[in-house]
Amino acid sequence: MADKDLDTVTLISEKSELKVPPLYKIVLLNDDFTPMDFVVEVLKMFFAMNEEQAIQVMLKVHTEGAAVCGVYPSDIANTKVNQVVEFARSNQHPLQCIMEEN
Ligand code: TYC
Repeated sequence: MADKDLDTVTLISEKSELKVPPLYKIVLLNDDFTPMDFVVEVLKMFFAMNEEQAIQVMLKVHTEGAAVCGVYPSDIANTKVNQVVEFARSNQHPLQCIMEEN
């Protein structure tokens, strides 16, 4: 029994410590062609905003050129960017959406 205890070694290396996964900001970019009401719909559909929040963020993009519409881990951020761009293209709008490491 004592021998068994001595044989038990717990290895904890610095590398095995859990790290917080990196987060990414999703940034919506302004353009001169995408209708304002379409952008508001996108913000409600893909970023769970209510009408008031969506209008505020859309107007920030419109007046300042860009705005953050959410912060997510990489897989979710990637999926959302692709969904937004695909939805915009399928409605013939040039809306652009990018992700940036936080
Ligand atoms: N600038 C656009 C217009 O005047 C509206 C717009 C807002 C477009 C936000 C894109 O991400 C955007 N119709």
